[in-house]
Amino acid sequence: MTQVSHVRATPTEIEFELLGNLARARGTTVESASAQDLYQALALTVRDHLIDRYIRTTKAHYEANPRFVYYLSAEYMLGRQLGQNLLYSGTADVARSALEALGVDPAEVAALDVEPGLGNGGLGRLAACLLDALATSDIPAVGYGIRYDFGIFKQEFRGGAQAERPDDWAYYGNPWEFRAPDDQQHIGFYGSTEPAGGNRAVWTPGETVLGEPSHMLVPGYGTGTVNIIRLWRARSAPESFDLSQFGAGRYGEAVEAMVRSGTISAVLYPDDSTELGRELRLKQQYFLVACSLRDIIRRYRLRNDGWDAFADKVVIQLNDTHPVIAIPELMRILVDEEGLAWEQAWSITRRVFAYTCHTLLPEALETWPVGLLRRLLPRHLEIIYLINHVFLQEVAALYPGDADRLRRLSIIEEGGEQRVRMAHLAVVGSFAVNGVAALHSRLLTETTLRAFAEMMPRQFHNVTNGISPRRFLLVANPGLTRLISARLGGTDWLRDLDRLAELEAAAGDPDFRARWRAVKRRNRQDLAAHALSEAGVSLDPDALCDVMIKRFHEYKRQLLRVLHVIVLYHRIKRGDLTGVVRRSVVFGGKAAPGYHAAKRVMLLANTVAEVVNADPDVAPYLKVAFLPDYNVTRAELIIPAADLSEQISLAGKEASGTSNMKLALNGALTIGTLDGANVEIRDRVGADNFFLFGMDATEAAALRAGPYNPRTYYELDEELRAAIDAVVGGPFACEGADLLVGELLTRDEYLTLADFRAYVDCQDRVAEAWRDQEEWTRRSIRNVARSGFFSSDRTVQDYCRDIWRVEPVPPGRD
Ligand code: 7GP
Repeated sequence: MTQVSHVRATPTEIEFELLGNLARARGTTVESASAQDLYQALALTVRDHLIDRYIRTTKAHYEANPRFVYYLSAEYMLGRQLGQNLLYSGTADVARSALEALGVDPAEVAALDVEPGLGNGGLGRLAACLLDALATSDIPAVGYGIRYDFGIFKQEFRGGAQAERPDDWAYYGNPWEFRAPDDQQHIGFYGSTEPAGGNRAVWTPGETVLGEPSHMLVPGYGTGTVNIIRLWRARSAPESFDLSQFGAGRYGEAVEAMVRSGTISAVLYPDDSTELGRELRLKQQYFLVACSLRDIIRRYRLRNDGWDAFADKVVIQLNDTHPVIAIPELMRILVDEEGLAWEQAWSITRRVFAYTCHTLLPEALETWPVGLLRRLLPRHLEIIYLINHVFLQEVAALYPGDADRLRRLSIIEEGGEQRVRMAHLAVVGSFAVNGVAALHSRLLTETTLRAFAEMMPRQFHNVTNGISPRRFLLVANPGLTRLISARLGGTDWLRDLDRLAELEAAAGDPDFRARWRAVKRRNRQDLAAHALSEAGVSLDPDALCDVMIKRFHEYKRQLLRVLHVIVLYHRIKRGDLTGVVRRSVVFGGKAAPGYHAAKRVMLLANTVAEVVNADPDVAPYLKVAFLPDYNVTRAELIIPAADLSEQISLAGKEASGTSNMKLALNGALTIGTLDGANVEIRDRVGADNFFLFGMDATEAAALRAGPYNPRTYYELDEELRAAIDAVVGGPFACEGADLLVGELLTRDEYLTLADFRAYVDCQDRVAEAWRDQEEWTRRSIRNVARSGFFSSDRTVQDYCRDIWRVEPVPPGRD
């Protein structure tokens, strides 16, 4: 990989460029500029420092005509761009000096950088970490997505309950993006089809929408590569403005069609892990896919003719089922528009797509009603039927007389209303399928996709997730990054995270340990300042910082965390300090707006926080801070401060998790179940550095399968009973608490009560360990030293080797 020496500009040059951008792009001077003017001008200045590298990258790609990775994802959580781009372009220090020389406070300007929240959670942030690693590894790649006008909602708490506010993230303009209206695409919906001989048909759409792309730069770290992410925004064709209605004074009717087109990219569905089944969502999916495929073909044709080389030059990674409609869309293009024979088109298609599954929850596997598809995408439904027909013939030949297997494998779900199973379509139309952690990939082949894994075992892979060490160490935790760099000699380890192993010996160095602790304390102070201003909670910077950050979902069991807090509260109140150390319990996370059960847990968490924080007997030991509006920016503040990472999902439910990796790499020890990537984290950091509790996936499944009576746990465990009683009629009573407890005592879908005692006892061991600060620090350092595997660079290497078979194309040096 090419090493790049970045720093060429001096503060004076940056100052000059900044003033130039202020004048040209904002029409103002530093004396009269608003903070927003200064921010926009600074962003443009920084962006300019990546442009040469981007142009050099595109030239290198053009010359090499390499195989490209195209990452198709309905969601990206990119995080703020300014801090990252300053660091990646090597202009961070000079820009700071330049701003100061102009009398401008860099922090005030940086605060205006808005994070594009174009995703919900894990899968969207993973996409961003992979793009970062792809660029850093010099892999030719483009990320395709939707440029939602409104991203994931902003979360507020009103009376402890989640309230959602719209996120108009680009209200003041997004200086990081380049619009490219000349690459716009026309996308059809609805309408009818006519047979056109053989397997061909002509689709005449009933409605056409324009897709206009813009792109943002995705720089690699320490290399010349700058890739892009291309985001589509829906617009109406100019003729859809109905001038005659307007003339007649019917203004609403005049713009109706225009508004309808724009709706497609207006909002991100704020849901994860549940199926939404709404027409607009399917429209978004097809819009993303149709625009992106046309763009991929356009790019392919810049250097290639015909279709023979297509599958050698293009690999398309489907980020979960959201973009899976790409499979029939490519078939439609090849068969109907390009005139290829069905078999040839299918052979190309099956060599182009690969599919990543991000869940184990059956309710998260998308299915679409056949009736909806017939209306919205009539030709695609025909193609799906034909794909299924050919596939089921293969199945029947392999398993003669096995009607049950045909039913289980079919792309079409029968019984009642027919539905298209998008995960099945994905497996049938791809050459590779992968899960996102070793356990997840195994469970996929044993449960969710078992019949497929039996039929085509070689198609199934595991690629364990990873996270960007640049985003979550360099950008988020400069203190720890400096300390590690001082020890390892330079920052090269940020591109080669296995080198963290060299820290192992540092755990034995008392001076290094003291410095490590000082960094963590500093980070806890920063977090405390935030908690005070955003949640009104004052945290003790010396207390154990105990963090649970992730979407609110029942299977993740935030409720278990809350129950433990109540146990601690009760113990402190009665003067029993077993398992009590000074502790800051930090929560962050959003719930899908319609997910009432998760919202009840949230309200309870806030209610508990309020009571605990206000109690003078308890406050010296325990504080609870539910920090509102968790997003990438907040993650960058919380994670560096954490000492304990809560990964307590019911085993067998969390596909991988990635906050577990982010927290581990920032020196937090994990308390967790053997779920998702926790298993691999524990294997690597060692059992000493992982507080393990609870059932494993097999035990959990067995308990679930038999008669399970959660009430027995309630009756037999005094602390549990006291905790639950305090929720129903006691100090923690809040709206919906009765429903919450009712479900817990009768069904307890996620076996919270069964794991309760093991969890509480394990937390007692955590407290014991925390009392010995020297030993805790040793563990924290070793934990980081052994977590290099969880870099998204390694994840990308795995994909490149096992699935994509792509090679790096390093552009020339600066
Ligand atoms: C998440 C998984 O829940 C999480 O375990 C994993 O770490 C992450 O993907 C990245 O692989 N899934 C989603 O975000 C999601 O929306 C619905 O899944 C299919």
